[in-house]
Amino acid sequence: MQKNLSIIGVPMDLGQSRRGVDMGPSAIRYAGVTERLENLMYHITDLGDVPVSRPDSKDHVQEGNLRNLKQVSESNRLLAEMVDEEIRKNRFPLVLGGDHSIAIGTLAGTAKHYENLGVIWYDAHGDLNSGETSPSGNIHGMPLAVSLGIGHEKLTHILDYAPKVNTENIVIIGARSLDPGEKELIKEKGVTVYSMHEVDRIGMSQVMAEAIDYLKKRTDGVHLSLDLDGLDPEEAPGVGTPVMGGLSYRESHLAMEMLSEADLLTSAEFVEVNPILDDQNKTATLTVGLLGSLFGEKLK
Ligand code: 5AB
Ligand code: MN
Ligand code: MN
Ligand code: MN
Repeated sequence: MQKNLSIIGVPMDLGQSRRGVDMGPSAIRYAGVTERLENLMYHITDLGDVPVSRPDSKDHVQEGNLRNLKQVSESNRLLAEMVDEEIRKNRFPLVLGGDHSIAIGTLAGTAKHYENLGVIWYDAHGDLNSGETSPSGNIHGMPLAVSLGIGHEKLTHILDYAPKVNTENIVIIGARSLDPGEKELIKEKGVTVYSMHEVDRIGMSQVMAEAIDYLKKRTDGVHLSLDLDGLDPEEAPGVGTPVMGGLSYRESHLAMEMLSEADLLTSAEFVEVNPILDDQNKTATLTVGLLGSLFGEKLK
């Protein structure tokens, strides 16, 4: 893994309806992310936070079924430009959220550097909605569809190209709450999904071995987008859209350890940490632990 690492915080909470997730980057920093990775001999530059407008600002309007479209689009463009620049400088972008709508910007900045970017989407949800299929109008339920070029142009065309990712290069892990429109899209496009059913049946070790093998063969870079609600709410209570029956603490560490061993990732983001809903910063602390495993901490 690239040893020069840039941390970018995105205090975004406009992609969903519960306040507090904008404090995610602070909570993860407070839990010691920089020190943890410096101990693993990474050179860390913390670039601070991407500007996000306040939720109470007067020009927040819903366009169609897309809450805060203008603001979400603007912050994601700024994020995309920052990520793009860090990759140009040969630095590994580590993006801290913030709600999952920020994956739109991370992927926009990342994907232009690869012919065939792979994406691991670690999440209870598919985030494959569009304005037409979304039951909520919340853009944090749409970023993966957006990266496939599905959705409003203000989201799909950030940095003026689309799609960002090819369907075949996506692997979803941990899914257990998919909306009807998302299920249709998955069938129609043939997206690879290891739902909780597959994790239960074949185990995380096999899931990750298959996912890594698959992506290694067909991609020239891989982005990890980890939504903390992929984990069970017992382990990660500080998330806005918890779903029972999730991935365990050990399964998640194993997944990170296997990714570290495979030396496959070229960018990563950790999202949806909401300290207001958390229990003593447990979810941010868990996030930093997962980052430790992802970046090479060994148990012995
Ligand atoms: B998250 C839901 N599918 O679209 C929707 O946390 C939930 O980034 C989306 O995965 C959850 O509103 C988005 C019902
Ligand atoms: Mn989710
Ligand atoms: Mn998500
Ligand atoms: Mn969520």
